[in-house]
Amino acid sequence: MDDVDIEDHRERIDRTQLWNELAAQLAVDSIRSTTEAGSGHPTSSLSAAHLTAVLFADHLRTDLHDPRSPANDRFVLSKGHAAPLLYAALKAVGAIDDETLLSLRRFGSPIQGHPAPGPALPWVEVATGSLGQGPAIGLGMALAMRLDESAGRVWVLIGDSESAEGSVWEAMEAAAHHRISALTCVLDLNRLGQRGPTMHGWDADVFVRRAEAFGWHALSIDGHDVAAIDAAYRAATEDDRPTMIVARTEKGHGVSEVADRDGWHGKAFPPELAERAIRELGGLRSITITPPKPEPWMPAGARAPAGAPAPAYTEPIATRKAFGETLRWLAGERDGLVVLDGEVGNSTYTEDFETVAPERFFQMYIAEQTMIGAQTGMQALGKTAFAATFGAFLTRAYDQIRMSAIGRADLRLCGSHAGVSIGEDGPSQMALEDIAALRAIHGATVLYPADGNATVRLVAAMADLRDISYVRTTREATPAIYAPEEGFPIGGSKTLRPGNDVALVAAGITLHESLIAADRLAADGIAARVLDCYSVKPIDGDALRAAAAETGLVVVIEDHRIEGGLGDAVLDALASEGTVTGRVVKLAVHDMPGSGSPEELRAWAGIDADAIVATVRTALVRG
Ligand SMILES: Cc1ncc(C[n+]2csc(CCOP(=O)(O)OP(=O)(O)O)c2C)c(N)n1
Repeated sequence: MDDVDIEDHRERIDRTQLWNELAAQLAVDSIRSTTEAGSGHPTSSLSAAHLTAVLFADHLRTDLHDPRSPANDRFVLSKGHAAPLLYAALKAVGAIDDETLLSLRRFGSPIQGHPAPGPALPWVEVATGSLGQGPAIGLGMALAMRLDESAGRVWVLIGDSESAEGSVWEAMEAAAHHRISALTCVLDLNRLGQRGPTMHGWDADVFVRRAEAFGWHALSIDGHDVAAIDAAYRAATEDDRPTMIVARTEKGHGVSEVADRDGWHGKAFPPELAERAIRELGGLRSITITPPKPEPWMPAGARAPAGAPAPAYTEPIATRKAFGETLRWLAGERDGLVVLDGEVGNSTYTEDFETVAPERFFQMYIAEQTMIGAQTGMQALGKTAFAATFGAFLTRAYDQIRMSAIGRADLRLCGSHAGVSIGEDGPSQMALEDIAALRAIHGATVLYPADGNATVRLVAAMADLRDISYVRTTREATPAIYAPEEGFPIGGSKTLRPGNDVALVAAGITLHESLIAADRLAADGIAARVLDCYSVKPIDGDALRAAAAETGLVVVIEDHRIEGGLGDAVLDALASEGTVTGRVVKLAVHDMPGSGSPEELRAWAGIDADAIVATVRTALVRG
C-alpha cells in the first residue's frame, strides 16, 4: 500500500466507525424518547438506524438553516411510526435539543407520535403515519426540483409491510414514467409488520424484481452494513433511474432481548429493559454531525405576469370548462402554478392549461393517490398546485387529502361531474358524497360556483388560499347569471331574489332550478328569497340566519346525498347561534340513481324546480 491508499483506508475506517457510532446513538435516543413517553415504536426505529445514520451523515445534502430551500435534499419518513428515529437524527444534526427529544408524544410537544410539520419543526414538511404515502410525496418533490432545476434528491424510507399498499407501486410506476432519477426509496426489510411476519419475509428478491419490473434501478444490501449502505446510496445517485434499495434488517436490531422477535411492534421498552438495551448498544453518546451542503442553486428569474384579462362569460358555459379556462389564464399570471391530472383532463378541462404550460402540467394517469401525494410533495416545495378529477374519484385519495390537512398542506382540488346532473353515465361517475367528505376536512374551503364568471373568481381565489380548497364543477352548461366583475368573497353568499315568504338556498346546478322555482312561486304571489351559497365552507351564517329569521322557512336544494352536504352546512350555521326559529327542509338525493337525462334525474331526486315549488306550497299551507 502506498501512502495515499493508507490515508483512504484510514478515512474509510473513521467513517465506518462514525456511521456505526451514530447508528448506535440514533438507536439509543429512539429508546430513550419512547421509554420516556411510555409508548411509540422503538423496534421499527432500530431496524433503520444504520440506514438513517449513513444518510444523514454523508448523503442528505441540506442546509439546516434554510430547510425550505429547493436546493436541499429531502427525507420523507414514509414509515412514519419510526418517528423517534427521525427525531434522533434531527437531534444529531443539531436541529432539536435533547429536551425536545424527550418531550416525544407529550401534549404540546412539536414532536408528535408521527411526523407532522409545525412552526417549531420546519425540517418536517409533510405529515406521514398513514402508510404507503411517502413514495408519491417523494415523486412530487422530485418533480418540483426538476422544474426548479435544483440538483436536490429525495430519499424515502418505507417499511416492508407498508409495501403491501398499492399506492407504493402506483407511485413507483409514475416515477419511472416521468423519468425521475432523483428519487431513492429505501425499503427497510425487517421481516415483521405490526401483528407478525410480513408476506415476503426476508425475500429481498421479490422486491428487487418488482422494482425492476416497474422500471426502477434496484439493489439489495445488508441494512446494518454501513459500507454497503454507503455504496448503495452512491449507486443510487449515479443511476439515471429512480432507485429502490432493499435493505435486509432486523427489527429491534442491537438489542438481543427484542431483536427479530415478534410481539414488540409499537411497544416502548419498560425502563429496566431500556437500561439494559442502552448498555448493550454502548451507552449514551453525543455525536453531532453536519450534513453535506446542497449544490449551489440559483432560482430562475420569475417571469412577469402576462396581465391578460380573466376569462369572462355572457353565454352559457359548463363550470368545468370555465375552470379549465381559468387555469389557462392563471398559467400566464403565476409562474409557480402547476396542474396535476388523473387522466381525465378532457373532462375536467385541465387540458386547457396543458396547451399553454405543458411543462407545468403533470399527467398522473388513473392513480388518484399518486396524484394527490405528488401534489402534496410539490406544494411542500412551494408550488401552487391544482389537481383535478371527477369528484367521485377524489374519494380514492381521501386518505391522502386527510393526511395533507394534518401536514397543513395547501392543496387546490377540483371535482367535476357533480351530482345526478351528469345524467346518462350513471351513479358510478356521480360525485354525490364529495361535499360531505371535503367539508369534514380540517380547515378546508368548499366552493360550488353556479356559472362561468363565479368559477373564474373562485378558482383565482383558490390560488391564494391556504390549506385544502375544493371547487365542485358541473358537467352541463349553465347560463351566465353574474357579471364578470362580480366579486365572490370566500364565506359570502349572493341574494339573487329578495323575498320574505320562503328562502331557497342552493349552490351550483340547483341554484338555476331555484331561480325558475322562485319565478313560478312569484306568479302565485309567494315571494321567495334565493340565496346562492357558492361558499359552502365557510358558509355565510349571517345571511342564512337572517333568511331563517325573516322568512321562517328555509328550503335547501342540492345535487348531493342528503347526508353531510349543503343542507347540513346550513343546519350547522343555523344551530351555531341556537336562537333561530323556523323550519328547514332539505331537498337532496335520497335513493340510488341510475342513468337518465339530467332533467329526468333531477326530477327523480326531487331537486328540480317542480319539486321546489311543490315543497314550498305544501310547507306554506301546513305552516
Ligand atoms: C394505512 C395504514 N394501515 C395500518 C397502519 C397501522 N400500522 C402502523 S405500523 C404498521 C406495521 C408496519 O410494518 P412495516 O411497514 O414492516 O414497518 P416496521 O415497523 O416493521 O418497520 C401498521 C399495520 C397504518 N399506520 N397505516
